[in-house]
Amino acid sequence: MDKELLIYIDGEYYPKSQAKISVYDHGLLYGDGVFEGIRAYNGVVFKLKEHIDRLYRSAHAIMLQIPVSKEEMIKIVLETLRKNQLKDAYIRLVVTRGVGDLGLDPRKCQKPTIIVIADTIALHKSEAKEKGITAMLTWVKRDPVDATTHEIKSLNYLNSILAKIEANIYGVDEAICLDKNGYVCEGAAENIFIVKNGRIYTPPSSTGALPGITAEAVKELARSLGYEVIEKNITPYELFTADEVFFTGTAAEIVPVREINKRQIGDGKPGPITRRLMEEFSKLVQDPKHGVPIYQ
Ligand code: PXG
Repeated sequence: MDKELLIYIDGEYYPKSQAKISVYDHGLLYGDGVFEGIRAYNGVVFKLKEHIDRLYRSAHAIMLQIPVSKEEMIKIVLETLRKNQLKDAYIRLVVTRGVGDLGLDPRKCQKPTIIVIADTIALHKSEAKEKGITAMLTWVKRDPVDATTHEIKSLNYLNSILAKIEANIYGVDEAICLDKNGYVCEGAAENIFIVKNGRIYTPPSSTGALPGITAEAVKELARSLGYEVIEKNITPYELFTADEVFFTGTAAEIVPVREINKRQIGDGKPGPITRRLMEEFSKLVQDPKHGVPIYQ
């Protein structure tokens, strides 16, 4: 049998089969916590500082005081990767409210639980990137900004899971959520972009979408290549009639969308701007200046 992965929990490393937390942890009982999904490429953790910043912003928004500094958290992530001798990895960083009682009052939780899982990455089928994927607008509205907004990357992912279930039921690859005003928000776990007449558009954070780190990198990249990137509300009509549509996310990277609710997007193939961005993005993630090295 392969050597088991080592998982970090609150200062200790446990083999995967023994990495367990209390059933009284409010992360489990109430989804009370925050998390990050991070990727390492060829020995460099892509945008690690940006992910750590977002984790602490999410924690701040839910009044969860993470008991270690950002610098220590970066060291913990890097050490977990080294312990597992990983160079290319998918990292899941989770901070829960910690162990409390059966009531939901967070004041009962004495100390947050910190978990770092560094695993190998299960890559999407390359077919998705070559041909594009199918998607659908779902009845599941994105949690609004005046509720459990996805601007906070919290452990409450039922909203995304319900959307994903709809996509599964209807046999499409991904779900797209609208916000409560009917504007396009994001995929279940990806940000969304459209291309129209050579310009790139993406929904604003007022839709309740997560401020994606891949999305930010793609916006920067697109602008550096001379494309205009505009944040604006996007209607379902604008989505259906876009020249190109693509998703961005840590696991997904950039994925073209070829069909939405059975409407073909553009000519049904990944468009030229999407392809250009995919090509440039695959170079960017390898560039050490966009991340933190694991081994020095
Ligand atoms: N929107 C939501 C709601 C997300 O959860 C993104 C956008 C993309 O953000 P980043 O920062 O990754 O570019 C996410 C990403 C996965 C996975 O395995 C991704 C996320 C959550 C759970 C799993 O792709 N979040």
